Amino acid sequence: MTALLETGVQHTSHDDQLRAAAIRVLLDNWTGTGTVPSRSLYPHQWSWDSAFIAIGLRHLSPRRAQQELESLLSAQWHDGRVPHIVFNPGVPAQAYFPGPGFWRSSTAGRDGGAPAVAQTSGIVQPPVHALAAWLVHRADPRESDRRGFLRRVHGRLDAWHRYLAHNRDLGGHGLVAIVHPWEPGLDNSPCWDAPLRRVRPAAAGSFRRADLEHSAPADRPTDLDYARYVRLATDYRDHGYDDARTPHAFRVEDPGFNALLIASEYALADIAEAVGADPAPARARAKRLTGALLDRLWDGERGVFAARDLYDDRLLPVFAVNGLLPLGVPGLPANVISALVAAATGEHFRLGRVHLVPSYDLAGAEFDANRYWRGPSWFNTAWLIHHGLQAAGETDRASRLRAGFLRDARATGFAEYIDPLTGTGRGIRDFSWTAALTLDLLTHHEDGR
Ligand code: 9WN
Repeated sequence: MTALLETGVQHTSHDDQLRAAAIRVLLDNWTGTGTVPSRSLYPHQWSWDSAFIAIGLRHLSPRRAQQELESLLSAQWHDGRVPHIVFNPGVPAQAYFPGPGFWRSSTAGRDGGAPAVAQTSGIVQPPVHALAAWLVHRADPRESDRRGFLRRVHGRLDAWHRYLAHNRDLGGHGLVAIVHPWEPGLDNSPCWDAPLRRVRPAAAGSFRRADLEHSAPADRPTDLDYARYVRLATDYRDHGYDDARTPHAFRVEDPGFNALLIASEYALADIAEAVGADPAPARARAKRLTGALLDRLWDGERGVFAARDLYDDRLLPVFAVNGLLPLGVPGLPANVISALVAAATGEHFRLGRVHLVPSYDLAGAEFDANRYWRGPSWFNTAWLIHHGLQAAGETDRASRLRAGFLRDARATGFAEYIDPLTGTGRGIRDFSWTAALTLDLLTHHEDGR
């Protein structure tokens, strides 16, 4: 720990001060085995947060980055799912809703092989983990080999991807479906408004939100949205988190989730090769997913990817940041890449003329500069689009986005999200993935990722 603390002091330049501040956030939010997204609002371990956090932590301590991923994966269910939250038993039950008493994973999830001791949620989040594991390994291959890191995580990551391929292809077209708006990580995006309208809300007063004690109501989802989130999670739980048995009132193919899975399948193939296993299955899955992504979710008329509602098999005509995330997917046709860059820079997202990348259409009827995923810009999606732009050869735009990212992270004290029009911080501060990805962008990588 002392060595880590020393890493963060005695710097003078602008970037070094920012690096020291980012390190301070990551040290403060470290619990001993993993990192909380925020000490106040999110006092447990979250799935995709841990992947982004590990990507930053690898520059501070590759060993700690490995631990971050391994502690999350240790709560994996036998069916392969990596839960979206792993609860810290030392945190009071009322600190976060819905907590362990709501999900009841060890009993309700017994058939899915939920851990007997660790308490988790039963839904998932985007599978960024294999990508993170590969990047963590690359940061210090010798330390990684010494600890057998890739050998230990390979089987778990493989099981995770297989769970998604086998249990979550609810449409039968080769893409993964999400069954709750929390699963893509873009909780209250206007993308989910239409499919959510079909969900009967849980009774008002049947649950108590904890989030409003830490964040302004105008920055968070509404009570009605929450009542629907609770209903969906309750139905899933009451069907034993069994994907085949649950009626799933909400079933959507999301381009962001699937694009991140493709990136992680390629990373899993690299990991397989490094441990002497066969990389072909993961590579084949990545290629199949890419074909399905183009067939099912490319909206050629609007020039972006869109989510598809499996209830009526229709594309959801919403401009939202998840529609830009496939930019980094290898092997997209040139016309798709140029249309995506045009969409990012056009009137809906105004890349380069606003702060980072808005989560939702600046010209859309539902745009709200403050409310969570209904307009604000987030740092993890900006980081992903930065890499997408680099992969597309848009190096100038990528470096301007990187510079804006670092400016906004510094100016807002590592905010959870920001107003895209003014850059004002929203939500909570000292948010872990904002700090971790700041650290990552401050560091140069020889492989450009
Ligand atoms: C529900 C932890 C998580 C992020 C999500 C973000 C938010 C939770 C909430 O916080 O979701 O999972 O309580 O609102 O939307 O992307 O992983 O940082």
